[in-house]
Amino acid sequence: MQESTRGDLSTRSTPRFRSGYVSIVGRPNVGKSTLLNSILGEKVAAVTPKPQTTRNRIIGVKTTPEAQVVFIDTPGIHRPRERLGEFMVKEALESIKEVDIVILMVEPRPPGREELSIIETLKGSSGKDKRVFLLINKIDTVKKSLLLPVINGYAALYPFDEIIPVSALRGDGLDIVLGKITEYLPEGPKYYPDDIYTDQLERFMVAEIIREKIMRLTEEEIPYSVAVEVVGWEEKEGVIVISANIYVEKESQKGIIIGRRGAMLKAVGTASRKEIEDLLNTRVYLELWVKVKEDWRRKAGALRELGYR
Ligand SMILES: Nc1nc2c(ncn2[C@@H]2O[C@H](COP(=O)(O)OP(=O)(O)OP(=O)(O)O)[C@@H](O)[C@H]2O)c(=O)[nH]1
Ligand SMILES: [Mg+2]
Repeated sequence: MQESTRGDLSTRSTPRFRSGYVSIVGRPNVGKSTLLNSILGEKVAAVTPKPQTTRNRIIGVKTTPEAQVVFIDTPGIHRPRERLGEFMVKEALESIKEVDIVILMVEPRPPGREELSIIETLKGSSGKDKRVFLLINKIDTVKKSLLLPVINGYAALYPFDEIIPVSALRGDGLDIVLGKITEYLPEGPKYYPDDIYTDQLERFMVAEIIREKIMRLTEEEIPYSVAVEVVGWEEKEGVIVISANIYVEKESQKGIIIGRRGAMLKAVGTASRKEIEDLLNTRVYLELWVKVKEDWRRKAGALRELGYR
């Protein structure tokens, strides 16, 4: 009896450490990866102005004195047109099942078809203990008076535990988001050491940096037809020599990636190398090879080889 009383008292006086998983979902391009990078203060996820940038789940870990939050950034949920798209949407939807809190991120406009469909999925999978936050992002792009109708529109569709307007780009509202997440997370242990902010392998992060640069520098189908794989990694006298293959789907796309007299490939290489050097904290020599993997987005075997599995 006495034992348990003492136990209760100690629980009340010192709040226990909290931890858990938070998945960020939403249609493409709403700012999910920007949110993850902003909260962590580290670049872990590729960000471009084009939709369907993220292709895999990206883990980002935020550790504070009170809690450890394991964020899962996911690919934008859309109507897939090939196998790669099917894989991406599955990655996003499956994350919903496994987490303590789901963040549905939207833009400050009325819900569209994608949002309605995600909300249907949430209704089907949100158990008693699963919390769902609505984050209305990009509030820096609209007048304040336009927010209230958007909030009301969403509130009528689903009993969100929290509705928080934010600007992931500027960092507005993110302290509120982190505070609310901490409030709702269950008591739990640290899953990762304090100084770890992602579980991604360096090879994957390097490939993503290169793919991001290509997505930013190219147009139309090219950004979507590209996959990057690091194939070599060797330390030589204070320099890391990294070779990567850039895969395209057709012979005609190869020339576009290389550019006139190699100009495009050079631009991709220069921009990537700078960021890779920052990431690895060392000098880097980057070798890029452009190869054709015929229609890889539609082929299960090719997708598996490229890590989309
Ligand atoms: N103005 C403004 N732009 C933002 C904000 N957050 C993100 N963006 C921009 O929106 C674009 C898409 O951002 P991402 O973070 O790649 O979006 P995403 O939801 O991860 O996109 P997918 O990975 O394609 O699903 C980029 O150009 C960002 O700079 C914001 O708060 N305000
Ligand atoms: Mg993204």
